[in-house]
Amino acid sequence: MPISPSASEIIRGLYAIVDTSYVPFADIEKAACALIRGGARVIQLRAKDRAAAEVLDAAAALRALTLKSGAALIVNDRLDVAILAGADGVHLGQDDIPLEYCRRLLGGSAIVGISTHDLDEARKAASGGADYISFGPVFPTKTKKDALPPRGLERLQEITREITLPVVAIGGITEENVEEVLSAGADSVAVISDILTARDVAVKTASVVSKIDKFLSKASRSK
Ligand code: TZP
Ligand code: MG
Repeated sequence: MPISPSASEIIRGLYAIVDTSYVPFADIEKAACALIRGGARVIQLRAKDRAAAEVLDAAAALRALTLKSGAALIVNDRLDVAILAGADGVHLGQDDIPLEYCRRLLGGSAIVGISTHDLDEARKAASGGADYISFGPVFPTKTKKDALPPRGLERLQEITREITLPVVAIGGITEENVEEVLSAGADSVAVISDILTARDVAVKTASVVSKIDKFLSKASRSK
């Protein structure tokens, strides 16, 4: 029987997000293809402005694509869509369906990530059985309209020192600052606008992925 990779093997490196605030709905598949071509191994679908039926259609298309390429598919916010599309997991905010209920529907093998903004939320997500957490916004961001004030690298480091789950840093992360973020102990980084507004998304992804992977492989060699 094939051994499925653990969440800590999957949630590592670039955590790519197809966000419909940058990608026209009709181009979701094309954007995901470019991210995958550039080396992304995790794709999150983030479609805040769309009705359930449309998000489900997009998730189904991305499921086919990610299965072909071996990338993982995570659906933001919508547990129902994640289940119906057969995604690898779901990413939930603090006000979404609580983790324990989510597990009842998804089962133990699906990946569940929780957005956190401070150490208390991170501890609660870890003790509640999350597979990974995101933490942010690390830096100022224009992508999330209701984002809290930036948390900064020190608070990120506080989280990564204590929390043993994979930590995805998010918010204002770019090719330029990604190494600082990894130096603060993040296992994975979510980069939305810096990648999706690039002239060539695949080329940009490849250069971000190469920077991240170089850093992480050097860090794991020196452990
Ligand atoms: N959660 C915290 S910040 C953020 C989300 C979804 C948006 C990050 O986007 P960008 O463009 O990489 O700053
Ligand atoms: Mg959310």
